[in-house]
Parts: sequence; structure tokens; C-alpha cells
Amino acid sequence: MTRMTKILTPVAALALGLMAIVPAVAQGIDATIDVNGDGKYSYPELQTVDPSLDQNMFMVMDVNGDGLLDAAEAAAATDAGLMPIADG
Ligand SMILES: [Ca+2]
Ligand SMILES: [Ca+2]
Repeated sequence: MTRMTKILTPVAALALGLMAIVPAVAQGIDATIDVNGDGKYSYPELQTVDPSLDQNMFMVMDVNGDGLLDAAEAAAATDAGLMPIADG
């Protein structure tokens, strides 16, 4: 039991550290659009920028289907010309 705890604790600490780091290094995410600061664009957040954004288009951009666009998905959508965001 004790040994298990000793192994798990650094792993848990590493996982927590990664969770803390990932949002900070999310690149290409515009904080003025990412209103809730989770490092991803939700459909409502993008609709604020472009009310004409179609939900089907959002689903195309949301490659992994989690309902949010992460930095990689946003970058891919931008490259594909799908992102309704002017490049700053
Ligand atoms: Ca967000
Ligand atoms: Ca996604």
C-alpha cells in the first residue's frame, strides 16, 4: 500500500502540473473570444464573433467531436479558411 502511494504521488503531481501548463501554452487562442478562459473556443464563443457561423460548420471544425475547438483544431480551421476570425 505504502509503495503504491509513493509511485502514484509523483504521477498525480505530474498530471496536475500538465493540466496547469496546457492552458497557458495554448497558442492561437484569442482570449477576447475565449470568454471563459478554458483555452478552447465553444460554438457560442465563436458565434459571438460571427453570428452567421453555422453549427454544421462548427462540427466540421471540431475534429474530435468534443464540442470545443482546441488550439490545433482552431489552427486547422484557420488554415482551411473556415475560421470566421480576422487575423490579428
Ligand atoms: Ca472557451
Ligand atoms: Ca474539439
